[in-house]
Parts: sequence; C-alpha cells; structure tokens
Amino acid sequence: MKKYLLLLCLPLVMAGIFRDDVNEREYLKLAKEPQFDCVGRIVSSTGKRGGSCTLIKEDYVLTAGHIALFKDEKVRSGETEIFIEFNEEKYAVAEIFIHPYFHIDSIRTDLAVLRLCHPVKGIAIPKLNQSLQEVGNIGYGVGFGASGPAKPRGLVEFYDKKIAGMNMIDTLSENRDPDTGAFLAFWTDFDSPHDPDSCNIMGDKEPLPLEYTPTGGDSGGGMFIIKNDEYLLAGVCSSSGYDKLRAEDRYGTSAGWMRVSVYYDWIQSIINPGA
Ligand SMILES: [Ca+2]
Repeated sequence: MKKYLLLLCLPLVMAGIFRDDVNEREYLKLAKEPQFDCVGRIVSSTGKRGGSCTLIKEDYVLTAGHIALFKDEKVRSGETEIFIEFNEEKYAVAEIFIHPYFHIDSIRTDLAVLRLCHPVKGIAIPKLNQSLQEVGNIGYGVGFGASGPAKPRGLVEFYDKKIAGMNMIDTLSENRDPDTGAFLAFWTDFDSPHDPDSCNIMGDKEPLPLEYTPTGGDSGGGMFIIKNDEYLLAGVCSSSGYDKLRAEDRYGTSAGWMRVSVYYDWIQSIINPGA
C-alpha cells in the first residue's frame, strides 16, 4: 500500500461507508449486537467528537495513537478534558499511554491505551487476538465516524451513528515493527457491488453482504474476527488510502488497521503490569 492518510485528515465528502444497494439499517443493526457494546466514542468536554475506541479492561480502552496525541496535547494545555462514551454514559480519562514508536508523520505504530477514572460495568470485554494469521478472515469493523452510502458521493456526514460493517482482511502492510520485524498493520478494501473489476484494490473483488469502509471519526475503532464462535479484537482503525479517484462513488477505498496480535505484549504491559 503506497499511500497512507490519516482518516481524520480525509475530507468527509470523500469517503463512503456502506454499500448503496444495502439498507443502512442492516449496518446499524449489526452495530447494536452486544459483542460490539465494547466499542465506545471519544468526546471532549466541549462536546467535540474525536474518534472511537474499544474497551479492553474495565478501566482501559485501546485507540489510535493519532487520536490520543491530539487529545493529549489539549488535555495537557488545559484546553479540554476527554471522556469515553459507552451507551451514552461518559467516563473521564485519567491517563494516556501512546506507543513510544508512534510518530504522527509516518503513522507507525498508531496505537494508544487510555486509562479511565472509573471502571465500566456491564459491558463484555473482548479477548485480544494473538494469532498472526489475520489475513483471510472476515473482519467486523465498528465505529462512530461519519456515515452514508458510497453512492452518490456527498452523502457522508456525521450523524452520531454507530455503524458496523464487514471487510475481508486482504493483506499486511509494508511497514514492520522495529523490534519484532512483524508487519504492523493489515489492510482491507471497499469492493463495489456494481463494478468489482475496476474497483478492486487487493484480494477478492466481490463485496461481502455488509461490505463497508471506515471514515473520519472511525479512527481508533475496533475490527473483530471470529475464532471458535467468539469475537476477538484484531485491529485498531488507523489510516486510509486510495489509488483511484472515482467521480461517481466512494468504492475502491482501502483502510489500514493496527494489528492487536503484534502489540499484544505492549498492551498487556500497560493494562496488566507485572503479570
Ligand atoms: Ca478487494
């Protein structure tokens, strides 16, 4: 994948999210399934939306480094406080841990863990995927970003909706973790039901029944895979790229997800220190 762009930097009108030939309610319905209650929204004390995250322990969430960096600066300057919202309940953030290799210019190791002031009760916490065999699995992405159909262009806006969709995990990134040598992200693409041959960026050209792609505000949200009938958190929404500028729709967009498997030990070192 040659082009990397922060999702928050993408103009919202340039990114579709769900298939235009499938009713939006199917995506909203999927997002309401209880295994996805663990995906929350990041909001500031000024009410500004700022990305998505996943509950990984009662008092910790996992998100993207570029989301946390921006928030960390605002928090340190006293400009704002940040909260995580689950089922419309807000939890204040006590501490921010950005991965030490994260750098905003290269989007390497785009991960952060946030510690909450109070535990979140009543929400099932997903197991973290530890298998490096993500490619070939169907991923279920969940987030609070802008939403709308891929066609016609221009309908994607912030509607305060939680959307979940499906993508085949097609390939790994070219970038490697400097310590382990592991490829640090996996990629998905948004295949078109109308024009699969010219839209396909990688992997299979056929879209899944609830094919989608994340967009602005989805950064930090989770991608889940199913193993032994259980949803595991496998990816963190990080970046987006496109090799084709299509005039009529937003198919052909790709998305990069940080691999939870590669950073499992780093995550554990924060949420279970000394374990
Ligand atoms: Ca494809």
